[in-house]
Amino acid sequence: MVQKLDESQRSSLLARFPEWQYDPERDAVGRRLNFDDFAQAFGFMTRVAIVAEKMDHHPEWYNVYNRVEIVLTTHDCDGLSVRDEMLMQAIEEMLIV
Ligand code: H2B
Repeated sequence: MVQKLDESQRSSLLARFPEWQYDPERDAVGRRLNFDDFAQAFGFMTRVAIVAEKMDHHPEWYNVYNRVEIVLTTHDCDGLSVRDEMLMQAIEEMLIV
């Protein structure tokens, strides 16, 4: 069973990824992204989906045209876990081009 991050793991994660907003109500993190157009946004979502499926860890997300809003949390432990950390890391790497 996956464990929730402890306080120090959570704060170091948030410090490492300052673009992600923390939602204390849900113990979740979110990031809003803007792309040039729908093709870019959906291309990004497709790349994330492939990685997420391989990790068996899936984002909550919302897309309108060029905008993508992603929320990460682990349903199996009701909060942030190392799985969110790994998916965040993978998403951040995809955004560096
Ligand atoms: N995604 C997320 N975000 N949290 C989970 O707890 C989770 C998941 N659990 N994807 C996985 C799938 C679980 O339901 C399957 C059975 O492994």
